[in-house]
Amino acid sequence: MSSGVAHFMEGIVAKNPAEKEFHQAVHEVVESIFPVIEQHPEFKKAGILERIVEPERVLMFRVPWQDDDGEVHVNRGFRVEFNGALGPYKGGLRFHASVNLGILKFLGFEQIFKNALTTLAMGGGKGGSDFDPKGKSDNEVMRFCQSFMTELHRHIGPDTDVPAGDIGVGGREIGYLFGQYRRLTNRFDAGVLTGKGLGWGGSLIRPEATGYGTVYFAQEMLGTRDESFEGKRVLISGSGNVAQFAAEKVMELGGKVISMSDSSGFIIDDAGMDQEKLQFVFDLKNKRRGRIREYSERFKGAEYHEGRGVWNTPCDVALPCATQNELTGEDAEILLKNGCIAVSEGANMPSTPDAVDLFVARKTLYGPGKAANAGGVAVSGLEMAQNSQRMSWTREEVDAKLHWIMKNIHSTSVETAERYGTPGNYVNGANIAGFLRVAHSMLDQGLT
Ligand code: NDP
Ligand code: 2IT
Repeated sequence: MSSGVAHFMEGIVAKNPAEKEFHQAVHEVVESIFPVIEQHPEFKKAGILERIVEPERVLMFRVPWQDDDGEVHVNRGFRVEFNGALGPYKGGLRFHASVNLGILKFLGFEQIFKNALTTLAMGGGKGGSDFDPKGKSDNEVMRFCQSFMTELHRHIGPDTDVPAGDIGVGGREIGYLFGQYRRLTNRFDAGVLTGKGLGWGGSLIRPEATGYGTVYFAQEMLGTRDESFEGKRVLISGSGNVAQFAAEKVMELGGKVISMSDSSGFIIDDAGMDQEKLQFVFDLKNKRRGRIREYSERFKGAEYHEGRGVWNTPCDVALPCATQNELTGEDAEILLKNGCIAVSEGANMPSTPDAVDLFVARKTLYGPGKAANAGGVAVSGLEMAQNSQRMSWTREEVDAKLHWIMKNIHSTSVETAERYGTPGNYVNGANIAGFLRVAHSMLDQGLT
């Protein structure tokens, strides 16, 4: 670490104690952009770096709700409005027991650069709650969402801040949140949330977008070495929204999906997934809300393993699509030893810093989350555009735009990495390209 970066990070840690994921996310970006700032005295003079690591606004609120037995519970709600230089704050809501301010600040910080890479007009934000949806009835989830929105509604709007889904927030939750927003405001502000149902302002391809986009990004990386998904063995972690549609696209491109996981364990299916197996996962995870273990009970030949270890099986391509820091340096060593050539991150910050260092040092085709999983928020941006037009585009039209955006993020990352003297380093390419767009916009807008 350069002494300048070390000094800067000391300040970040002192000012934001106990926010270790936020420190990690800032460190990775600052490593990439420090040399760029040295070359741009105007950024230094305007304090761009000092301002970009400080959220414009953080909201934190009580969310009281009653369970089906009438017992009262209190969770904590958050919205981090990190940077609005490019457009309304935009980013998902995460409902998971582990949620805290540090995790949402890391996610909001990543979102600034991710959204910039899409080229659309979206600032960066993130929110959520430490509410744990596991084992809750539909009615309990609805009452929680209504209580959460009862506070959040006064802070958001189609031109102000536009939340969407993330871990634990999918179509069901967006529906309940939208209903409550509409009731409180007496407005059908379609553009206030994305990931809506198709009948009431949602966009075709939004559910698929993150997973498809991660695979499109991997396809571009493979293309730089005249490779493709055809016949490749692919490990996928997670079994939620991102993992499911990554699996669908890999299969469509001729790859063989051999794993899925959840927080209890993982399955290895050496024969590879097919349409029937994928439909089973859709139903298991989106309707019955069961555990991935059931896959191995239903399909002969698939093994279930309790706990972690999904990266230990030989593969050509790895797609981490579960959560942060799920792929360690040790996992990265094993993947590379087993011949893995490409890693495309569907999740946000799934690789630990030592894993990232290893991928970069070994010249692995490594697509960091803020580039590789930008397809989700990109189609959220397209959903907002359709809502503004009061029109909806066809599946083909949205998918073509998503594909173009992912190709463009790939080529921009490649060109930027080259221009700044680190060819092949997608981490630097994505961080610098995203940063430059935000930094120039902040300069244009004066001291904000
Ligand atoms: P879902 O809630 O649909 O699925 C999350 C999946 O990850 C589940 O299989 C879940 O298992 C697993 N998981 C969650 N936490 C852990 C954990 N601590 N350890 C192991 N497994 C875990 O969420 P998404 O698919 O939407 O999100 C997955 C990742 O993709 C997240 O990092 C998210 O930030 C990122 N992302 C999502 C986007 C979107 O549009 N949805 C866009 C861009 C990135 P279990 O059911 O056991 O909890
Ligand atoms: O991490 C992410 O980019 C998301 N969860 C999607 C955000 C969005 O606004 O669609």
